[in-house]
Amino acid sequence: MLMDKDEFKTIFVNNLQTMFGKGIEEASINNKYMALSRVIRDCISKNWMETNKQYSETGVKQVYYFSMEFLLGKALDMHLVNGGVKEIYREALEEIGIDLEELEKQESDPGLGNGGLGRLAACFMESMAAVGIPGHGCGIRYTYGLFEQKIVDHNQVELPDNWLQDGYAWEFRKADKAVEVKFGGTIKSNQQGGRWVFTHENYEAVLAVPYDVPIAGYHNKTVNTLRLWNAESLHDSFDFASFNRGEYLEAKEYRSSVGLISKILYPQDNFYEGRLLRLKQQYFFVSAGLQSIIRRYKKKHTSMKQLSKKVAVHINDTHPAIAVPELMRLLMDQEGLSWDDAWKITTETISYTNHTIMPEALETWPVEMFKSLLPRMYMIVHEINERVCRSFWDAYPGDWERIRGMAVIADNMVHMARLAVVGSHSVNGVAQIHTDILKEHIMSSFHNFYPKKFNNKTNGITHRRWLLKANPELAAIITDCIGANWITDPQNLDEFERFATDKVIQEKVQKVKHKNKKALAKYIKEKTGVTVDTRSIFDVHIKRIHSYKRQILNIFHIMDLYNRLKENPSLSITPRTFIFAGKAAPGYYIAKQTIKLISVLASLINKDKDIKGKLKVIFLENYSVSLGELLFPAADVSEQISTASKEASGTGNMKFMLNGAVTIGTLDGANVEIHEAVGDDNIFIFGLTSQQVFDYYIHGGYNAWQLYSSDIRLKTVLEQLVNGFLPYQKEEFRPLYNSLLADNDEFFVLRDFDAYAKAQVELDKRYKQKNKWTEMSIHNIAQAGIFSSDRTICEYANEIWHTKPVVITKP
Ligand code: NBG
Repeated sequence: MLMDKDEFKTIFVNNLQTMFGKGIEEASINNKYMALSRVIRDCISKNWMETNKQYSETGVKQVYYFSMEFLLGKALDMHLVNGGVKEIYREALEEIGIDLEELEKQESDPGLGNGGLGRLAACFMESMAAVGIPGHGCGIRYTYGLFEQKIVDHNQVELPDNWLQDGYAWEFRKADKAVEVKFGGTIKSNQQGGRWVFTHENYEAVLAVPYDVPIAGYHNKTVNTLRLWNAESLHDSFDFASFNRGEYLEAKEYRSSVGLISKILYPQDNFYEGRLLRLKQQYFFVSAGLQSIIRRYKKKHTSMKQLSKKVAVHINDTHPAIAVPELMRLLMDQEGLSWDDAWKITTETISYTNHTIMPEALETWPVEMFKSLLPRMYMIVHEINERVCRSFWDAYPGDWERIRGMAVIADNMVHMARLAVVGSHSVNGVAQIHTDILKEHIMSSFHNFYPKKFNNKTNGITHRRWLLKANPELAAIITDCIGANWITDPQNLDEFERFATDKVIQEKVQKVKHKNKKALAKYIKEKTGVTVDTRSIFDVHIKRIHSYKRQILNIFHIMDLYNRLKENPSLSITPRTFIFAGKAAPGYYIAKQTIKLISVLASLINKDKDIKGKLKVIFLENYSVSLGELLFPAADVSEQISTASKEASGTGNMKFMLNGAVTIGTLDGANVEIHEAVGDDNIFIFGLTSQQVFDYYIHGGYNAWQLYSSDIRLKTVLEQLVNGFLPYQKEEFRPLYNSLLADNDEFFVLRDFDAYAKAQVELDKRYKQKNKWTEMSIHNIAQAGIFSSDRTICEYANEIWHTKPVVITKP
């Protein structure tokens, strides 16, 4: 990075001239943003080329992280922080009358992901570069990221996220690295010289063009690559000809259907959408990614046999599981390997992470659809299935039921999770409890058959984005206390533990929290018009809206609190601001109703003078990485209240703790490990355990009506959904009401209500003891080091990918 202020200024001004033909006075803010990005881009480019050169020369094993989603967040500020130039550039810009923060606002927030899964991929990219792991991402360059959410008349409205509108400063189009991906058609097989040769005919070809995004490390020279594929027409040059032949319309149709592949991100989180276009997207980026990996590998190697020594392909959930047959195809049909050799290499190269046990998220494709879109893939999957079923049969002779539950093709469906398990050498869950559930329940037959494949890798988050960048003043306090080592070695954060009872430090931590709360309060005021009390508890529930995440439980607690305050206006509670944010999938009715309920409730409570501002409810629209960076640092309380066993890990929980919020949560996902790390005294745990949840599923006996009739609070709140109490159409929330009563409350909201309310009372009491609370807060910060994605990524590198960090030396 350029460290000299004057040199920086010269180059910046020069960029304005060469890029836009303008001087500082005439340049727009966006021009200035682009010129600044260019300064950084040019510095990074040098290291990027050097990184690639050194990876190639040393022949180090490289990791490719295949993911349908990368929820990146803004890049400019992260580059400034990681490059250690933020202060220098801020000052330099100030000297020429430019406000860095204004420029930062120009950047769009690439929302190429839905939630935790996509954000995890982005954290992993950052950590790999910081730690020096030769690791790259492979995904899709969606023209439209996750929709922009607006709340209109209490309803979520979805608007297109046209993030590329003004260009994206951080991508490099590599037209010369484009590859062809083939769909449909037929496969002809014939024997040539004693071996089978497969030819693909009448296919539809699509051009996959890579756009590379540099991922730079922290204070090092590593720059890895996130390669996002764009779908384009192969035959643009033929348009004229087809026009002359009178086939113009057809050609145009073809082009638009091709462009569709990388047009939109499917907006479901933890939900399977079985559309043809989705399968097309999956094969599109997987085939393109694998082809480019093999092309690069072949530049240095003549035999494919070493592939798994030089390349690791990781598949983020089952979305890229088609990598298994595609790698088989490339190795056999293109490289001429035998089935056995190809299978050995494929399984040794590929590893797989499972991210959910929710049955509605499991991907299965109808055989007919799969076969007609991907005929060669189907042939290979069919053969894989025959072979693995034979080995299952040898292990479990006669156990048809079990084998049916393991077969890759069963009941006329292709089961992608099973394909991923049989076709990889490692299967991991994302928190200890989640991995245990996979082994003991969801994938117990596979675990029995391949016990060594299964392992746990508890998720992590990059503490550089989520603390150093998002909460610089807290980061500065920590650095003052323990030095700056924690930035590269996050486990060192535990040295901050010593300051938990230090009154001076407590006060500093309180001040920063209050400042962050003020910044959030200002934003809330701007966006919603509601004034919130920054001395109140900021109780924050931000994540996708999903029944299993139980925003409803939080809402019920708020309604009950409100009822009690109405009954008894002198009831003593610590004033609270309940803050929600999160998107609902456009077709997810109950989730959208949940947002509506929060919004309606907010309008009722925020206006009510009787409760004297003791309670406020806020729904912030359009939750995104950028909004998260404002919310986590300002939170006092972190709501992590999913039904035990349902949240595979969670990563928001980690971002909160790192910023000193205290968790109220169930023993689910990584909450279990957070609880172990901070101890009983620094977290509020409540509710059913996952074992109790499974017991209900297995033995039955859950009775929502009984809970409703035996708890007056629940009864009141539930009736208030449908009796006209809410300032909205009376029948609006009937479906929600029915889901909890008539449908017997699938996620045990009623069962956990009492325990949750009690935990909230305890929390309220504890918040009143200001220093005690701050002590808890500091314990949380100090124990957050193990939840850094640096730790996670090193575990993946050591135990799954078998690759080592590389130090990139000076260009
Ligand atoms: C999500 C889980 C989260 C987990 C993230 C990242 C899917 C399919 N799963 O609990 O719900 O933290 O993955 O692992 O999006």
